[in-house]
Amino acid sequence: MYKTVSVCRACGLGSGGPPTLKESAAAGPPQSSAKLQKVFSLGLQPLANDFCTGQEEQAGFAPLEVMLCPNCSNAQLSVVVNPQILYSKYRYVTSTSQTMREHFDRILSMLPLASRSMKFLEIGSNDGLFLKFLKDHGHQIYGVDPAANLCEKARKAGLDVCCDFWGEQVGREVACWRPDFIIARHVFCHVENWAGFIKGLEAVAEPETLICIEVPYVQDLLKKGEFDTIYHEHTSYFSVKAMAHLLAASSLRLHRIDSLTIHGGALMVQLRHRDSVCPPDKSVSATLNSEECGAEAWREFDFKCHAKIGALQSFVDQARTNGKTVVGYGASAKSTVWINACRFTRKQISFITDTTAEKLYRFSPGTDIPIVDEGALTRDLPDYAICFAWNYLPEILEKEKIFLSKGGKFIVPHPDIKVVP
Ligand code: JHZ
Repeated sequence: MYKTVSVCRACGLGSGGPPTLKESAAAGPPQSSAKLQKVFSLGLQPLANDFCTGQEEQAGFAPLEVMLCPNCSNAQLSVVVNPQILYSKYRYVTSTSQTMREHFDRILSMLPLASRSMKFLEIGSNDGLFLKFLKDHGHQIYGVDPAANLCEKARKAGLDVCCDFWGEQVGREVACWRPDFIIARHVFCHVENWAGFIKGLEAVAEPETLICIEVPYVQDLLKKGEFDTIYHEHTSYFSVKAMAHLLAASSLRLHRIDSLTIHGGALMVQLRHRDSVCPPDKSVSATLNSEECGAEAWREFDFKCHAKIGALQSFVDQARTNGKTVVGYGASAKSTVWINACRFTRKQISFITDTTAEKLYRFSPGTDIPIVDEGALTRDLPDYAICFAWNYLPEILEKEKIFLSKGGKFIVPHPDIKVVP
């Protein structure tokens, strides 16, 4: 089901021989005796999106441990779960929320669009929500995604997609389409073979192709203690330092970096071909110089997150002892991490509400907690709902006015656990 990874996928440290990738002059070559260091662990955990019915068998458990590269500060998991198991039937569907619509508008506003219809290639197009948004804005689109069920959905919506994992071969196949923009939203953190991913981009990128990689940022993870975004799908925790190492051996370079608020804090990392006439933006060096994602930052994070896990366990235990009811709101991947880290079962959390048809009437991975429709919140009127979709909190508070007006409260897990209102 999974394999152990001991080589840094950004700089090659741990490969035992000469590094396969060229190192940047700044950090120097990896020491052949140096090893990746364990900086965070939640022990054995289920797969975050393995929502099964009572009849289906779960895929199993795998260690959830973050390893830090002392050479380039890349953080990656100690294991990689077979991607076929993770993605061939994928239950995460891009949210159609207001937050996401606003985010799509922001992405478009960041791009140097010409007046003509532009060509977009989206890597990890999921069910095609972003492709549809682009098409509705008059652009030409093509998507690539490994999940057969989601490609089928996209095709039914009239979108042109190819069902595959992105890499060098697919890159060669789609190169003749010559996109102006390549967009990969929250995909790079899922990729095991970084070198192959970059080779795929190189196969398509012409001197003025703009590549936009939206990726959760390790700095947000560390600062806000968002440990629930650590799960097997996320093979790495992105830093610009690690990306600079990876790109050193390629024909691509960092071009511009913008911060995004989506999913708890992310970056939009723009890449260009080294032959591009556009000079790199000063945001690249500014971000590189301000990054603090070494061993000390991970030590503080580890301490803070285990304290948060203990705090939520105590809060829920106390509430249950006082006869209060507690449910979950949003069967996000993050909910799986929290629930299993806290060892919650149906005794503590009666159910989790969710709007995604693909998750309904299944169980939260690793537990007996059922996923039910969002109407259950106002039907059952529990005392507390733990907001596991905390990244959408403002719109959830707006939407759940009835629950709140009847005395219901949300427990919000980040940056520190708090009860709202
Ligand atoms: P949401 C996913 O993480 C998985 P998740 C993935 N690995 C990834 O990288 C990130 O996204 C980017 C529901 N919901 O979007 C919908 C409500 O029920 O935070 C979702 O199931 N009511 C690809 O799974 C879940 O909550 C609502 O009002 O952590 C939110 O999941 C809203 C707004 C959402 O991603």
